[in-house]
Amino acid sequence: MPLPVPVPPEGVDPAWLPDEAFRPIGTRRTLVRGSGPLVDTVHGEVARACERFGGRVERDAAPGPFDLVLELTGPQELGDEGFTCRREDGRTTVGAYGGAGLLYGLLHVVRLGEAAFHGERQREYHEPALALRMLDHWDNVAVHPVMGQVERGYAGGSLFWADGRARGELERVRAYGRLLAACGINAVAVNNVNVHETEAHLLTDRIGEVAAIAGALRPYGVRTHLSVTFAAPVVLGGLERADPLDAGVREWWAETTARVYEAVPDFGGYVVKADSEGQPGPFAYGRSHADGANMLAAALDPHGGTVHWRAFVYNHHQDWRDRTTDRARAAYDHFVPLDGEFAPNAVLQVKHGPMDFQVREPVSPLIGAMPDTRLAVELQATQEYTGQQRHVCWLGPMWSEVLRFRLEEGACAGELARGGLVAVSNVGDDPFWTGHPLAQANLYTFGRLAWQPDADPHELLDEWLGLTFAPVPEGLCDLLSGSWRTYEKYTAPLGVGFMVQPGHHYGPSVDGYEYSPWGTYHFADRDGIGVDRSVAGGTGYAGQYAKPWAEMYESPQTCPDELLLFFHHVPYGHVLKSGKTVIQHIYDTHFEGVAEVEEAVETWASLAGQVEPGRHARVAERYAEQLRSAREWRDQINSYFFRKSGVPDESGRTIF
Ligand code: GCV
Repeated sequence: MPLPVPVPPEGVDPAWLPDEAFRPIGTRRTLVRGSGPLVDTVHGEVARACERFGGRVERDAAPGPFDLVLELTGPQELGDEGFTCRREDGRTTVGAYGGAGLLYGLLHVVRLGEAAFHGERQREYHEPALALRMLDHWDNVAVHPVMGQVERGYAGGSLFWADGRARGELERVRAYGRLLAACGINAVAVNNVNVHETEAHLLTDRIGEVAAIAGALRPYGVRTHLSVTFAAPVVLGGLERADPLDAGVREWWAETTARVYEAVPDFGGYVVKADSEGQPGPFAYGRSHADGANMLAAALDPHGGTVHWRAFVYNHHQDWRDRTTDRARAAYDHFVPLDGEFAPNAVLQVKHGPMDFQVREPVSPLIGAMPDTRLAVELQATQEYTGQQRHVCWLGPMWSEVLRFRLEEGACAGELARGGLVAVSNVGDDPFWTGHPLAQANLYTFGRLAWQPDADPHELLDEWLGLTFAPVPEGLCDLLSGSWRTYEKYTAPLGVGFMVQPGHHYGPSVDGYEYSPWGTYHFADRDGIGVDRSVAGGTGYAGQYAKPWAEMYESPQTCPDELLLFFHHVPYGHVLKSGKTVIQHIYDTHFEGVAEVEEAVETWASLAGQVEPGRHARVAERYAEQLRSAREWRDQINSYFFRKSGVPDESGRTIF
């Protein structure tokens, strides 16, 4: 039986799956062969396209005059998610070993559009480079008094939760699973890693709500994961301790996990933030993070589940006067000594940079330093520090730089992420899914990069544009392709990071975190700026890298300009490789960044009439705010450094 295609509620943007994208399939004759739930999904997709555009679909019929054949065949080596695609004698054939592979094959044909049905095509093999391609939702079940429904969420409420419980209506979640499959994402963690009291209960007495969400995501090959609190045996089980080596605690987790699998047989596993920003963890019992993770891995192992253990462990009560403590060092210092101690089904989930999703950070050295541990790399699609979905900031190029960065000889971050690629979701119940309609490009690019980490992000952007906007208006691609660098230009300079308003992290405040306990400082004074992380005279962080990076980052002469202030404290007159002084670079980039936003605003205005009116209006409104905010950034940063340094702008522009 074909499975009905989910229809999101009236007014919800079709994103990268507009009906039109199915026209080339829907006008033709298709044969679907094979059985299983995901094959029913494939059948449903083709049936719906045919209903709309007049084509025909048959299931398990004898071969005949079909234009497209989607069939479950071997080879087994393709795994559950791989597929082949070829075209000969006027017929396009997709073959897969598993139902998920067939679904991905169909969606590949959707991406190809008309091109899938012309000429000849040699058999191509497609399989994901990474088995786990996951979104972590930082969604709260009950609205949190400070963080709201979605922590760091800029797209309205949660897709899963409202008013303290699961949303009863799941059609939108089904439609979400469909969008995720169409960019290759196959796992979702449905609640915040900061697990508050209400959310803790999802693991036990409220697992039925999780099961309902899992049921809605399953038809599109998306498995459900849950964030759990390390203190669950105490909070939920009434035990006195949560010591990971205590037999009673281990038994509690084993029994609880068995019940989770009764409710959700294909449950993916747990995500854990422990000993981090106030969350409980194994340190309270004098145990290591390997002890903690392995206890949960043991509970999940009989059921085929995985624990994602986050490496975001640092001291958030630091004394700003103490320059020897360096938050950037923390994850490496905590976890490298544990390499080789984690169970095979424990994945250490590492943020891509050593600090916290800034617009520019070096790649975390931890990713290259744990050869005997399964690692996942964590990105942030939600734009906490990159404009909060009020600014256009397409992160594809940044993520691609991270994934292609060779940390150790021969291996880049995308290959070292054997435990998968994860992103913090940027989605909510907003009609455009991501608040800013152009922020959908981040979600799409993330999924496709997780499938193929060495893909050219600009090709992925073209793919997204082609599906979402066809025909793509002239100038639109340029608005996105350079937007990350534009954002970098008018915010914190040369890799120094932060300078945001404390708490909500939107807008400039140069000293907002300078005298705080969070470990995020720039150390600007009248003579210079930056953090000395060299081995010779600083915190030693540069020494956490293998060659050649350790040497390159060690000296201000060889350190790349864009990371100079992350690694070094230099005078304002220090001359960059670009030939400019640091202070002149700050002034120039801030003026340039704003000019680029002004130009983008005009380009967008000129696209009215070529973009669906609702979408155009929403983006125009966001651009107005981006421009206001970019000017504020420019003026605060330039004025701050002019006042500190006393050095005038060579071009004599207005600085306050
Ligand atoms: C979920 C940053 C964010 C927090 C977030 C944390 C994390 O500190 O500001 O909101 O908490 O990262 O990744 O756990």
